[in-house]
Formats: sequence, C-alpha cells, structure tokens
Amino acid sequence: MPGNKIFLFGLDFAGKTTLLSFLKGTPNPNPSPTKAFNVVQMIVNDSEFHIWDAPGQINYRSTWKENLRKSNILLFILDTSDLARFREAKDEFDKIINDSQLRGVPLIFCFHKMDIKTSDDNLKRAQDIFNLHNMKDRSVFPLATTIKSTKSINELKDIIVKLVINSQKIAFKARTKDFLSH
Ligand SMILES: Nc1nc2c(ncn2[C@@H]2O[C@H](COP(=O)(O)OP(=O)(O)OP(=O)(O)O)[C@@H](O)[C@H]2O)c(=O)[nH]1
Ligand SMILES: [Mg+2]
Repeated sequence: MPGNKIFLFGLDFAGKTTLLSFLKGTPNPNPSPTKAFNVVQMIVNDSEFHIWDAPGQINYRSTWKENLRKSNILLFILDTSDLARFREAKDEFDKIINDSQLRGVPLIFCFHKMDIKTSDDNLKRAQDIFNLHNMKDRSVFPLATTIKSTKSINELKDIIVKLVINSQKIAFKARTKDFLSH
C-alpha cells in the first residue's frame, strides 16, 4: 500500500521504541534494546501506516540500508541530553539522509528527551550540528519531544498523519496520471 512506510532511526538509547509505544497509545517507558526491525502498524483517523523501528546498536546499523527502501517518511530521534554522542548521531543521520533512494522524502526530526535539564542546555549545539535549515530538496519538520509531554506526542502524531495523507494523494495522482496516459 503506498504512502505508509515510516522509517524510524537514530542511535541506540535515543528513545525510539519508547516514543513509538507512547505514540501508539500503549506506553512502555522501558523497552529492551531493539535487536531487529520492529514494524508497528498504526491507524489514526482512517490513515493507516507502518512504522519501521530500527535497531540502533552499532552491530545492527548495517541492516538499516536494506530496510529503508520505499520509505515515505523519515523519522529521526536524537537523545538531546547526550552531547557526547551528537557527532556519532550526525554521521549515522548523514548516511541515511544522503541515500539516493530517499531523495525528496520528508523528514521529521525529534529533539527528544527534552524533559532532561541538559537537553535544554544542548539544544542550540544540536541545532548547529544538524543544521536542518540547510537541508535541500526535502521538507523538514523539527520537533521538541519527550514522553513526559502528551502535547509533544500529539504534535508528532499530527505531523505524521498530515504527511501520510499527503503522500497518499501524491501516489494517487501518479496512478491516475499513469492510467490516463494508457
Ligand atoms: N528522560 C527520558 N527518557 C526517555 C525518553 N524517551 C525514552 N527514554 C529512555 O531512553 C532509554 C532508551 O529507550 P529506547 O526506546 O529503548 O531506545 P531506542 O532508541 O529504541 O534504542 P535501541 O532499541 O537500542 O535502538 C530508556 O531508558 C527510556 O526510558 C524521554 O522522553 N525522556
Ligand atoms: Mg529500540
């Protein structure tokens, strides 16, 4: 089904699986580290999509490339409290963002764990390193998130749903054009 694959990535311990559980409405504040892609289906206001939650530990990162094909939305999670790993996070981010198969695919970027005091202190530094303003040829939606704020979880959900609907419209248009040209 077109318009429904969301690629959720970021370093180990960034909070991907935790955030996903809150997004789905089945909160689990302390999941085990993910060891293989965890594909979660969600249906929100009649929009169906699948979130592909990547395993972030270094040994599993080689599996990202083989699982990102045909993603319609990229969702990156940064542990904003962990300044020491910003560089590592940026390197892994760049590898995915520069993949030619993902050209033009919209990106939602979560500055996550914003409930932690150091996250606030690190935010400016994170924004400088990731330099999202400079991102060419894709839409970027930066968000500050934490599992402690339902508002931030709902904001994330709203953006996902809007992008899913948009991506379905584009796929529908492409199919119609294809049909009419035959
Ligand atoms: N303070 C705080 N901790 C969080 C938040 N989100 C997640 N965590 C914690 O971060 C830790 C790692 O969470 P996971 O969801 O397992 O991280 P992950 O990115 O899925 O890690 P991998 O599966 O190894 O790739 C857990 O101890 C969570 O409780 C948040 O918003 N605030
Ligand atoms: Mg995980």
